[in-house]
This record gives sequence, C-alpha cells and structure tokens, in this order.
Amino acid sequence: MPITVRHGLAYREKEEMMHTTFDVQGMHCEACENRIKTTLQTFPAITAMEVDHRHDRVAIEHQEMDLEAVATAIAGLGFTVAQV
Ligand SMILES: [Cu+2]
Repeated sequence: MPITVRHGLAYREKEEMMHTTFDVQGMHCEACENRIKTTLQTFPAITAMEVDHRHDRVAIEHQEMDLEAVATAIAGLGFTVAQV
C-alpha cells in the first residue's frame, strides 16, 4: 500500500496567520458593519474579522493576500479606508 501524505493540509495547518487593521471612516451603524462583513466574506484568504463602527476599525486575520484589493473593496462600498 502506498502511503498518502496530505501535503496541502499539513501546509495549511502550519501556515502563520497575519493580522491587518484598517481605519475605515463612514460607518454609522450595524448595517454598515454588515455590508463590510459581507464583502470581506468573499475573500477566501480572510479567516476572521472584526468590524467596529464605533472605533472606525476593521481588523482581519488572514493568509497571504492582496491587502490593496481588500481596501479597494471596502472603498467601493463608499467608505474611506486607510491601512493602519
Ligand atoms: Cu450604517
């Protein structure tokens, strides 16, 4: 019997998560937060998120990814974004 080594899975488990925080101006309520959450969920590399309109903050936990694309997507909803 050949031994099957699941490289993909092993690699995923070892991969370090990265954390990025964006300063997002223009969120006023939970509905704004939810619009951003829905958009963030379209990025498979994002594994966790915290969207806080009270502190103008969007924090994500993610794998290697194009952060500029995330900023552009949030800006596309009508918010002003800066990476902290
Ligand atoms: Cu709102």
